[in-house]
Amino acid sequence: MALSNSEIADIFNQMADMLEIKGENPFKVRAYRNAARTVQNLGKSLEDLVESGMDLTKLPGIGADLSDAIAEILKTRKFSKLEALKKELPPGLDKLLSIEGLGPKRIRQLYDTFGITSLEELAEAAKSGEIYSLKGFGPKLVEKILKGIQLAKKAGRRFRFDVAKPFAEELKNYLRSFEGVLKVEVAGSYRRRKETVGDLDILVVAKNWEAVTEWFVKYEKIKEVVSKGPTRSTVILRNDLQVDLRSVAKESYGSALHYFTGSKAHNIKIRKMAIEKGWKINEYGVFEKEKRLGGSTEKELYEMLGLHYIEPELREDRGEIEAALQGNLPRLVKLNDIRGDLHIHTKWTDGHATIEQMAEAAKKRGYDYIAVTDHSHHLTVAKGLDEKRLREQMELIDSINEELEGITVLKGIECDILEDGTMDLPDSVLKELDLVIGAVHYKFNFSKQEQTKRIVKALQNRYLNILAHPTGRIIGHRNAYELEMSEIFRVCKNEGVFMEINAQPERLDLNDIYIKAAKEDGIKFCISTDAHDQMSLDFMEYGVNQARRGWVEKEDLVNTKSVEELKKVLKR
Ligand code: DGT
Ligand code: CA
Ligand code: CA
Repeated sequence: MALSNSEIADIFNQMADMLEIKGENPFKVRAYRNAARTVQNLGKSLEDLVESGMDLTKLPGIGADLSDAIAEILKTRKFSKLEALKKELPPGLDKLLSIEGLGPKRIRQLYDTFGITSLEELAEAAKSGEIYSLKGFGPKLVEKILKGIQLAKKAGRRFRFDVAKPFAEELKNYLRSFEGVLKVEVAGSYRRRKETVGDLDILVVAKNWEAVTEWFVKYEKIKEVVSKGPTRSTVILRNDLQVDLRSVAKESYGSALHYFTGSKAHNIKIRKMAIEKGWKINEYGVFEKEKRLGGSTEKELYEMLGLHYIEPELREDRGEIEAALQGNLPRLVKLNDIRGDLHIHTKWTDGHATIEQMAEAAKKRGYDYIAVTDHSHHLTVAKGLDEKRLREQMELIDSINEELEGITVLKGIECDILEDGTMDLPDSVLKELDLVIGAVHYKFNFSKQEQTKRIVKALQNRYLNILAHPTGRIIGHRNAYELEMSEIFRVCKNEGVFMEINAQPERLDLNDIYIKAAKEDGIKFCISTDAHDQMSLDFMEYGVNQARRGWVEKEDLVNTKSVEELKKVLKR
């Protein structure tokens, strides 16, 4: 087994990080980042592509050098250029890059002056005040850094769902391929589709447990075998992700799956219900005294307690058991209910594909429509559009729609919400678009009152349709900005503004808890990928996961509607 695409992408990203810290040519840095993105989003295993003799230079962002690099990495599992760079720079520096406010230049400065190479050393220098002697390090930045250190430490122990996924899926296939393995499932928070997972909990039903254990610990991506027993083993993968494997008997599978899927809070409540009936529920089944009553499937277990089947995403003890008792669980939205993607960037601003390419890629995914929503001009780093360029783009979209078959391209904008709550483009052009997304991209540090006032004002613009990534958080990197959420929900509802569930795996903004609360307040949503290239359209899956965790049904979403219906609801 060779390295997976995401591991190769990791190597390229590390390379880019190291080059940046070294102060190398930004062009070179970008080349590695682009290559990482291509590899990460490929959808097919690079190893297979190379084996089939494909010319990798046909892939976007991969030239001859990078194609050679991939061949080297696949063959040796290492990248000599990265190894050389690592020898040049002290280890740990790249970890500092995850701190908001610290770019490569400042990291270099910290290293050169104080020899700082770790979060601990950084925290120390910040707390002692030593850090202020550096040019450009004022109290605001230092406060940001200290917050960032806390976040990074917390995030270090958990893995984003999309990071864990390739490992979970590959391990599932690896275990399934072993003779005599009847069932394999990844339980735990992974099965509940949480945005981050602490570890993976895998269950197997097999004819020969011991042989499966031996097979499991031979999995290539294991760094360390922590414990190995006939029915339970724990390993650490090369990326430090822990995996627990448990073998269970066929007749206990349902009960074990239920137990190890969790959440703990959900399980505790279920167990209590059983106790009230004079029963006992554990990972082996449902029992009355010593007598086994059932529990070979999850469905049976729920039925015995008088409950409808509860989807894993709901099992957080947030009212799902009460709803299951009363028979009014939500019918959760599914990926194939989604008919279009309403937040997409193109080459016109910071995207990497043309409007036509994005439309084709969306059509391939079975969509009926997309909305092109490039940035507005305040976002200069993204080459945001001013009114003139936006109008040019609108004309182009009209002509593209005349040519295109089977998909409609809607004209939109991701318009910056300025600090006073006004929109970055005049109403005269906003009103001519099919849809307007409003987004906050700066001044994250306003007080709760100021930030709420700013966004409320924007929501009151009669042309605004969708509030993008409403809380601005980046998982493990930036906290949500301070907002009076109930007030935001109230105004969205009154004004008929939809809330975005941004599907970027590091955003997933709104989060599950806010989604559920907003739904209860009568808010409608759209799940959008915010894609900057074709492959990122597949992020929709993560957005759907998050929506399901927030109890969202097909009817709660606008991008499950036909294009005609959608156009109606977009008219405010
Ligand atoms: P994670 O790994 O932190 O993302 O979260 P989980 O939910 O995967 O938790 P984990 O790996 O500690 O345990 C897997 C499942 O096993 C958990 O969701 C519920 C079950 N479980 C673990 N410990 C207990 C416990 O003390 N009581 C009960 N009722 N269930 C437990
Ligand atoms: Ca777990
Ligand atoms: Ca575990």
